Amino acid sequence: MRILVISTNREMSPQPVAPVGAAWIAEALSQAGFNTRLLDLSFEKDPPRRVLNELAEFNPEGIALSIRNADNGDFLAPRSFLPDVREITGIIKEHSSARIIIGGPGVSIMPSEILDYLGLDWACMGEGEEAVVSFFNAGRPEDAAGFPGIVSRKSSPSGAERRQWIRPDTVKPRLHGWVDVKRYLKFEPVLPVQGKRGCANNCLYCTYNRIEGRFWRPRDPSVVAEEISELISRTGARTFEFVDSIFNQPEGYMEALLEEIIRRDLKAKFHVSSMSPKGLTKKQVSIMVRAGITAAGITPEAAADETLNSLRKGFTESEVYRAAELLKDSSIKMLWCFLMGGPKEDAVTVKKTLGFINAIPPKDKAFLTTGIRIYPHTGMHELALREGIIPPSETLLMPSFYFTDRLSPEEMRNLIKGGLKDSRKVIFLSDTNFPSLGAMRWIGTKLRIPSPFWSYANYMNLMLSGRRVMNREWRR
Ligand code: B12
Ligand code: SF4
Repeated sequence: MRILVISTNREMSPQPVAPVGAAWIAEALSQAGFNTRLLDLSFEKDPPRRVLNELAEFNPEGIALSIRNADNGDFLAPRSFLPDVREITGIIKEHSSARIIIGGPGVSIMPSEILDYLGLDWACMGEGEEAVVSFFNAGRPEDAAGFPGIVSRKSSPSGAERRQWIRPDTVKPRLHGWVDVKRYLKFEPVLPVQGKRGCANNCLYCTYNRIEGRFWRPRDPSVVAEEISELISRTGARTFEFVDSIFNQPEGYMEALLEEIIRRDLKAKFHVSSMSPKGLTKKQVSIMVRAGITAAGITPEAAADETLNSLRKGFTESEVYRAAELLKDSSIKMLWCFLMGGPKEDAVTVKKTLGFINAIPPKDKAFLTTGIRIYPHTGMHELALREGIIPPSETLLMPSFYFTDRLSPEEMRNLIKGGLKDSRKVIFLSDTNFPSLGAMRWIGTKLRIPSPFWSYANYMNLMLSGRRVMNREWRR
């Protein structure tokens, strides 16, 4: 059976990201004996035409659409990606009779809503390696309906909540086998690697439990190290980013993985998408440095107890400061990420967080998101309903945001603008949308400027100066 996997993501902000999830699906299908192709629409100039050509040439009997992002989650400049996906699915429905399933992070968050919007029947919630194989192996799609993770438009997605999460080591993604990684490497020479799946925390606004499950499921460190080693020899990449939900939890796994990397002497550098201040130790920081971690995102989201509590972060302001103390003299460049405008955020809590940002060392930067995307099935959704911010009929398919009722967005902007001692070290989510940043990334890579590129935010901010979101009015 011929299966076409299509990665629909074309977002370039803050950077293009190689579709490792779609590659994982393609590899699983191929290993199960399907004749599989992966079409990555990321850099395509005319995606509808490319899809039409692929349908004519390959004539797939099955199509697996990977939808990474439903929208950009940006309160100040919201954009949904779903209309573009609908254009693609419209073409497929018109020109092909292939059996279709959709999956990916965006779909896992709201499968039924996206199926409705696209007018399709089958989706996968969560990881798809086994689900997708069962779906295409089934005599009729209906026969796969009871399989863990499979959601049909007609049935309630709660059935899929019963899914058993798989061992994430059953298939290796082999990104280089499916994706033209060189194109991504031109924008920043870093490739994604996933060490584990899941998160056992329960933050108010978070969707990760729904995408990856509610408990930690580490991959075998030697399998991950093997994957990195293969990527080095096949692609020449020398820097890898761990895209785990929280890299330094659960205690012990990060250490085991990094020990394995050190033991193999992989001669690579590493970045981390996200780590937590919670439970961070001196020993952990030391092993991170020894293993070659040069940059990491850290996601306290606030440096004020009232906000941390209302976001259910599970750690305190003093733990945020303690982590900062441990990291300040290390060689790791940190990107401190904050979500401003959550429940109970007011002028006092904003000032506390700004006080923290003002004290970060010059090697570090801060990333500010203002307004929090309300996702279905989260604590934030329940709160927004209780507070009457959204009506019960709101599907949340299109971007919808929580913003504290204790401040207006414009008051928030004035507090931030007036409270930052040096705004050049701060990246605002909306400022990552400037198209010229892509060209800068490309030039930076050509000149072999060491990544991560966010560490040059001060130059970017100088260049953008008056055009920065901080210098424009913020409206609800
Ligand atoms: C790491 C990460 C980043 C890093 C990426 C670094 C890198 N080098 O790749 C950074 C910080 C750059 C980033 C940026 C953004 N991100 Co991000 N990111 C993530 C994160 C934590 C992990 C993604 C990942 O790589 N997972 C590992 C891969 C292997 O898993 P996967 O893609 O989910 O694939 C599995 C399943 O989904 C499934 N599957 C996938 N496709 C298919 C297809 C079929 C048919 C089937 C059956 C199954 C299936 O099987 C796969 C294997 O198990 C997720 C949250 C999460 N836990 O998923 C958010 C997430 C994907 N990001 C999100 C968003 C919004 C963004 C941004 C748009 C934010 C912004 N405005 O800047 C940008 C977009 C960047 C881009 N160009 O697309 C949202 C998407 C939801 C939404 N709102 O639509 C998420 C879910 C976070 C959230 N807010 O909930 N991100
Ligand atoms: S720690 Fe991070 S990934 Fe885990 S629930 Fe909280 S926000 Fe989500």
